[in-house]
Amino acid sequence: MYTTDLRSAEEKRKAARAKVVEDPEKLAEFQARIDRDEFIEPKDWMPEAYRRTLIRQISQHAHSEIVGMLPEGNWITRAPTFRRKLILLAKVQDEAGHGLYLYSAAETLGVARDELVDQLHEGKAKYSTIFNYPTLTWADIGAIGWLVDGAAITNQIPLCRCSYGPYARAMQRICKEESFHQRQGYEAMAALMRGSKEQRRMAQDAMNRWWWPALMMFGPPDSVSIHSAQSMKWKIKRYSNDELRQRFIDATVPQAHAIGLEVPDPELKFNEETGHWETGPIDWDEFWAVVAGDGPCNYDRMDARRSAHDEGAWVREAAAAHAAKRAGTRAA
Ligand code: FAQ
Repeated sequence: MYTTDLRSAEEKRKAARAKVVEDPEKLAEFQARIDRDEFIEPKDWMPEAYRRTLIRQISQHAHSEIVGMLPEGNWITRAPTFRRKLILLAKVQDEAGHGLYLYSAAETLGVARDELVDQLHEGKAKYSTIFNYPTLTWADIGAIGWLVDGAAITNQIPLCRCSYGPYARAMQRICKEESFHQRQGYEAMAALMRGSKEQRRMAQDAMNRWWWPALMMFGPPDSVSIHSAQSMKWKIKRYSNDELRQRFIDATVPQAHAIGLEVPDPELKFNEETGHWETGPIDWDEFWAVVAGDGPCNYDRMDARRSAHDEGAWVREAAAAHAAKRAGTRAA
């Protein structure tokens, strides 16, 4: 049902490995279009490496949205009030929608959605490290909305101006929803901070556990980021990982202080000269360990995704049968 590219997986892998020699004139014209801030659309000529970079980034992003439903989904049945439950249900549903827009955007590049999903389930595709951390208390739901969605928006607003039209348009809609998510998360944290001593302790504990992983969401430092330079030349990325991480830190530290939360960083200080907050060192060993599959919840997340996919097989089969029947009716 989802297949747009009818080549076998092996044929596609061979094609991906093949070194593509491209016409220098076409390459120059393509870069000139990017430099003029024109959108590249699915039927336009594009360098193979540009197409592959987009498939990699958009599919990782789609997987993150889908796997990202799991830590929050864990609290739907235990939300403290009916209002909080409604909000959380709507938010988790929004994340599913974001995953679907993004898989659709990736499909416009000639890759099949089921191939991308298989890559995730076979452990060959990455998704954001942040979703490999557990949600231990209700305050984690506030912290995810505020910090994780806050980091996601900081990273994604520039993607609304990314050079690939379908990705940019998907991001515009996603960012509107993410900004609602961020506000409800901050409001939930603020409510806990106005509550009992135990609620304040719970909020601070969530802040302590989510702060550093949220900073890691922006990816490795610029000195190590392998894709940034080319992706910025192609205007897929508009800012570097460190630039966006700093933007998030500068916006978020005052928000924490405003509701009485401490940032769990003894080295945090405001630099009067630069006007930026400076943090202590990020534990990049932890980041790479989680990327490599060794985070607290990597195994559980993949296990949950695979089971959900297997249990949903009958829905996909029924939808395919329905689509085939409709196509048959139309042809007759
Ligand atoms: N986790 O050279 P770079 C959300 C990998 S959505 C895991 O810097 P790039 C919504 C990277 O893939 C969150 N892996 O790479 C939500 C690469 O490996 P590769 C997701 C990471 O692409 C909220 C290698 O390291 N957002 O939160 C991570 O130029 C709440 C070298 O890195 C997006 O995907 C990481 N954090 O920059 C849902 C946004 N960082 O592919 C539910 C779009 C890096 O060579 C609840 N993506 N790696 O094997 C991007 O902006 C970029 O892809 C970056 C990475 C900035 C993530």
